[in-house]
Amino acid sequence: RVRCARVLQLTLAVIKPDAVAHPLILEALHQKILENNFIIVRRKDLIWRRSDSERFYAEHKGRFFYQRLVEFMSSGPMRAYILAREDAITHWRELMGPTKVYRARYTSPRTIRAQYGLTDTRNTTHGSDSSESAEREIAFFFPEFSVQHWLEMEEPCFR
Ligand code: RTP
Ligand code: MG
Repeated sequence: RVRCARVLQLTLAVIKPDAVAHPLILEALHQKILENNFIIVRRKDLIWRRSDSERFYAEHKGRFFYQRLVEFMSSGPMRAYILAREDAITHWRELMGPTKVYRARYTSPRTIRAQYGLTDTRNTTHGSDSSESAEREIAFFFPEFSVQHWLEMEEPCFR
């Protein structure tokens, strides 16, 4: 029987089109993931159709930024990661910083969005905000991924 030293949590992290478009920023963000002791469980480069964007952000339909958000997220390549770590969800969101880039620059200048974000919409990264969203979003980006199978075959210490 395996002895487990750590308790891992899964999250979905996305590098948005503004950051993927810049090779140095993409590389810096990849390094940040590694430096923060995340396990990269899966990784995928993809481009959304407009309909994927609309489906993923359906909860924001009607908000003033919905159209530009949908347009932006289907405007070019993205990179999605399934990440595992202790407190993965909170940790990744802390690294990202506040949604609004100009607020991030004042309140938390060392965060990803403060350092690399362009606007409140083109804000470099996404991260699941709860274990329920992580589950939904992992299935959205990685429909072929089975958490159950991963637990049993690759990561018996996950809880
Ligand atoms: P997220 O969902 O990306 O983790 O960020 P969040 O909860 O902090 O932000 P949310 O309000 O859910 O917004 C989702 C995404 O919509 C874009 N947005 N643009 N004022 C604007 O132009 C604006 N507000 C939000 C951002 O790309 C944000 O991440
Ligand atoms: Mg949100």
